[in-house]
Amino acid sequence: MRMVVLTGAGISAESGLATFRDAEGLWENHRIEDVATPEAFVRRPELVQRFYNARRHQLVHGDIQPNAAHRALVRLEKEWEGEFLLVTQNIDDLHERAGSQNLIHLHGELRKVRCLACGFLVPWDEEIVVGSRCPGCGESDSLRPHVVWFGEMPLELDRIGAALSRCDLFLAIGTSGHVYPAAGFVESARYQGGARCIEFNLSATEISDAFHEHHLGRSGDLLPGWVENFLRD
Ligand code: BJW
Repeated sequence: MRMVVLTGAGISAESGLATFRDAEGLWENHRIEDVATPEAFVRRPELVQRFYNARRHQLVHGDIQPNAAHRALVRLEKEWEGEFLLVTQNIDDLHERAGSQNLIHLHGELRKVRCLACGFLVPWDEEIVVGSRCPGCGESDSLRPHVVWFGEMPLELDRIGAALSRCDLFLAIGTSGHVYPAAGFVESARYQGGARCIEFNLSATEISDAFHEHHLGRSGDLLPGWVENFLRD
C-alpha cells in the first residue's frame, strides 16, 4: 500500500500561522498574488522581502510549535508499514520539527534563501535587508526567499507525479484547492493511481467533489483519532 499526504496552510493554523484565503488573501492590504510573484519582486523588492522577513521572524522567534495534526502524521509515517510521502505546500518547518521524514516542500522553505547570482541555497534565519550578502559568492542584494511564486515551477514535481500515479490512498489536509498544480493532485491520485481520496478541512473546498470521503473540522482535532482508527484497522 502506498500513501501520499498533501498539506496546506490549514494544518498550521492551529499553531498560530495565518492561512492565505482565510485572511481574504490579503497582507497589509496587498493581494497575495501581488506579493508572491517574481514580477512583484522586481518591481518592489523591499515590500516582498518585508513580507517574508515578517513571516520568517514569526516562525523563528514567535511561539510557533507543531500541533496535534503534525504529530499525528509523524505517527502515521512511523507506524504504517506501506510507502509514505508527505507533500506540503507550506513553507514553514513544522512538519520537520514534529519529526516527519519523507517530506517534500512543494513551494519552498521560509528558512532558506537562494542567491540569484550564484545559485547558492543556504539556511537563513535573519532578515534579508538592503546590502545583505550571499555567503557563497559575496554578492550583495542578490538573495531571495527560497519560495515558489506564482508563475514559477513548483519543486520536485517529477517525484510527486510518480508517487501520485501509483498511490492507493491520498489525503489532503487544510488546503483550499485554489492553487495549481497542488489542487490537481487529487485527480492524479484518483484517476492515475486509483487511490481512495480523503479530504480534511474546516469546510467544503473548490475540489471537494473529487474526494471519496470528507472530514469536516480542525485538523488538530480530526487527525489524531483518524490515524488511531486507521492504524488499528
Ligand atoms: C483548516 C484549518 C484547520 C483553516 N484545520 N483546515 C488558471 C488555472 C489553473 C492554474 C492557473 C491558472 N492561472 C494561473 C495558474 C497557475 C498558478 C495558480 O494556481 N493560480 C491560481 C491563483 C489559479 N500556479 C502557479 O503559478 C504555480 N506554478 C505553476 O503552475 O507552474 C507551472 C508552470 C510555470 C511556468 C511555466 C509553465 C508552467 C506556482 C504556485 C505557487 C504558490 N505560491 C504560494 C506563495 C508562496 C509561498 C508562501 O508565501 O507561503 O503558496 S500562494 C499560497 O497558496 C502559498 C500556498 O502554499 C498556496 C496554497 O494555499 P493553501 O495551503 O491551500 O492555503 P489557503 O489559505 O488557500 O487554504 C487554507 C485552507 O485550510 C482553507 O480551505 C481552510 O478552510 C482550511 N483550514 N484552518 C483544517 N484548523
